[in-house]
Amino acid sequence: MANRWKPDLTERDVTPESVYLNRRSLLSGVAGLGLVGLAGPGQAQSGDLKPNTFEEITSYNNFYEFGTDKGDPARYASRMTTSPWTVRIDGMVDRPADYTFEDIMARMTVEERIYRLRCVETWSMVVPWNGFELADLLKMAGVKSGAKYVAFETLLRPEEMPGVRFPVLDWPYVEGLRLDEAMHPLTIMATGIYGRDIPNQNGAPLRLVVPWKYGFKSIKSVVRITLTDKQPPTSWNKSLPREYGFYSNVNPEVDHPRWSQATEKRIGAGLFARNQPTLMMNGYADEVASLYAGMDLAKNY
Ligand SMILES: Nc1nc2c(c(=O)[nH]1)N[C@H]1C(S)=C(S)[C@@H](COP(=O)(O)O)O[C@H]1N2
Ligand SMILES: [Mo]
Repeated sequence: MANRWKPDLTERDVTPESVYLNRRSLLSGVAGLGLVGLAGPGQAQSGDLKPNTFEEITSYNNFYEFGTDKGDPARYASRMTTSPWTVRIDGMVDRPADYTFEDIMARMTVEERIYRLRCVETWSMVVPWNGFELADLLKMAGVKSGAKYVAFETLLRPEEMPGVRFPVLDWPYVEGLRLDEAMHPLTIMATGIYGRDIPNQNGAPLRLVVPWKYGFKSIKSVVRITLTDKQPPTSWNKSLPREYGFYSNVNPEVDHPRWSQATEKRIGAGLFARNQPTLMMNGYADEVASLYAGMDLAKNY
């Protein structure tokens, strides 16, 4: 598959997944830190950053605009038109505009980040994303002083999205971060998986990834990013405020009102595998816990 953000193919574009993974394990001693980047300390803690297969990552999805079954996004999301694509960046920015996907990619540096993804439903995966830091995109637009939050919105196109007929959520899907969370170097906009363009079911052509938060914060197929001084509404909080807060940091000590969050099932681990312990902030506490210093995490769930 072509690499959308560069005119020429990189070696990885034509490397089969198995070879790619072998090479990764060879490299991990030398260049590994650079490749895994800021996920490094988390990796040492859990010893488990073995990526899921491309097949697993692209066939077991949550993208309710295409239906609520885990297979629905893979079944229906190919209908979504992702080119042309623009992202409106507005609100408290110096250069509000509709930025084309190509404009953005020409100005961003894409790197690989291998991150754990922990869904609030208690399953998890490890995904080798390609993407750029959200901070760089926000700097491109110029964040005005006084901005405190970032609001995100997903495409809403009923003729291409069979799931939005159902009032499961109040469409379009919206999410939000505090500005310091958005500017944190772990926070990326993903545009690829395994060096290929990100598939539609995973949120093409660009989706947020905030690895220390439950998966629902990582909003897909983003068409609008708004800088604001007020905490923005978020889809799951609007729908079930007692169950889903604004912060939604992965926390094994704060249970969901209807189930425990202490352990998780790694997709692909097999029927014999035991559930594994969930890590504080999904294994990224060393990097991000300071963002929440002095906050009661049970209250600010
Ligand atoms: N627009 C939109 N974004 C979304 C969702 C959704 O339904 N719609 N689901 C979220 C949930 S609950 C999770 S766990 C992740 C899943 O990402 P993945 O399918 O790439 O693993 O996407 C998140 N982003
Ligand atoms: Mo999720």
